[in-house]
Amino acid sequence: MISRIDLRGDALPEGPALRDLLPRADFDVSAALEKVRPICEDVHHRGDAALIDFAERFDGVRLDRVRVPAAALTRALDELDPAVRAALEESVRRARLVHRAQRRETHTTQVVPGGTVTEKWVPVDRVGLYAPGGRSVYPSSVIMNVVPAQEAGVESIALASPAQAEFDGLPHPTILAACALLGVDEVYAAGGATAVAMFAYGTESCPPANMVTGPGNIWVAAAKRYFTGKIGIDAEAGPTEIAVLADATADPVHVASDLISQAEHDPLAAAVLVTDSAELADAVVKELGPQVEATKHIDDRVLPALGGRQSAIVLVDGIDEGLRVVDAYGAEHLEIQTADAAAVADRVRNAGAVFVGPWSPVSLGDYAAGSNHVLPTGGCACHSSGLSVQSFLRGVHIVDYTRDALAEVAHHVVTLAEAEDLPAHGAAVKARFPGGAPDGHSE
Ligand code: HSO
Ligand code: ZN
Repeated sequence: MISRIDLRGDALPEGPALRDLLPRADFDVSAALEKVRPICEDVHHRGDAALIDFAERFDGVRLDRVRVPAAALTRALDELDPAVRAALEESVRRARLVHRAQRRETHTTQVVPGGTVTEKWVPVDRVGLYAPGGRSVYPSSVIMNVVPAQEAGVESIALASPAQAEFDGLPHPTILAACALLGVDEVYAAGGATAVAMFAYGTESCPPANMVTGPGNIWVAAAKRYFTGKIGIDAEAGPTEIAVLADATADPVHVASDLISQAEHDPLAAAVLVTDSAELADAVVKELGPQVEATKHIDDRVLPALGGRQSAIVLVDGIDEGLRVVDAYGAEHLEIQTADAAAVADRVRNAGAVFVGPWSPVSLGDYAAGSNHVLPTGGCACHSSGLSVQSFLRGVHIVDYTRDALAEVAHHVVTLAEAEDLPAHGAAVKARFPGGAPDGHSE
């Protein structure tokens, strides 16, 4: 059901060579890019009419408008199961605690007397958030997008999610309820690449946004790539990944259930166990049998995900080697199920989020730890972070020098400008001191 990669014995290769030995899903965004281009351009030229035609083609429902009426949002919240509402509220409360602590202060550095650089953090004016609606209808992802944007101070927040034929062309009611709960009242029934194009170009009913964030399928990732440079994006999200670094002390029942928990997202989801214990590996395989058998999404997602080339059990000689493997892999989610898990977790460098010890499963983070679940996939954890308040902020440097402070450094500016063959740069400073700078350096 899940393959094994045995890296015991020989020394592990370095860097990319080690990464090449590890499993990963094929997620060819460039190929999808060619397909989304005409879709995005049609939205550009025909606006709402194109969105309505695409909803009919892809979602099987003819809309009279793309903007969700306010009454539909209120109704969705009123009709939400009270237990789901209570769980969403608790999830929001915890996420707010964590994301509020991410806010940034304006900071002024006095570089020299009379010369300061202030870094001011300015929220993006308008963001478009995407919540998928096909196989995955996740109100939790609405929370994970909206809370950091709100805590960053973004004034204009809009959300798009695909039209659902069974709900009269509205997005799924739990998505609408989550929006209402969070006070997001600008919601559109638009899916995949068309939603990204709607936010990037704007249409008659949706003003353009400066940034689009949120998870999605390959078409959403391709559309984000198409608009890179025109609008801001978060990561191009790929299929979900869980890696578990475990030793002989780990409980195979927990490890197996955590691997299955993320495998149930997608047939391309990745579940990777890295362990120095062959006994644990055998016990996990044994556990997977009945647990997989009993799981709901067995045939369409869990079995193809665990059996796919993206999933494996990787055997290593020790936890030090295991750490090298998980760092080379750079998982979206990494669980540490070893003795002294906190100390091991502390040594991890590359992971979207790290879950420490037996009581911090990834599903806790998916819903209610307070952490964000929109995280870098496909090894992007080596260079990128998950969604946070920072994702929606821009740091603007404000440079404020007095005459004396400029005079003091003028000769260095002139020297560097000449070294770069940009004499006009130097001249812009010299023009301010016709008689030469007071310290005598600029002629
Ligand atoms: N594990 C997914 C997020 C999610 N799980 C939403 C449940 N609902 C990617 O981080
Ligand atoms: Zn999940």
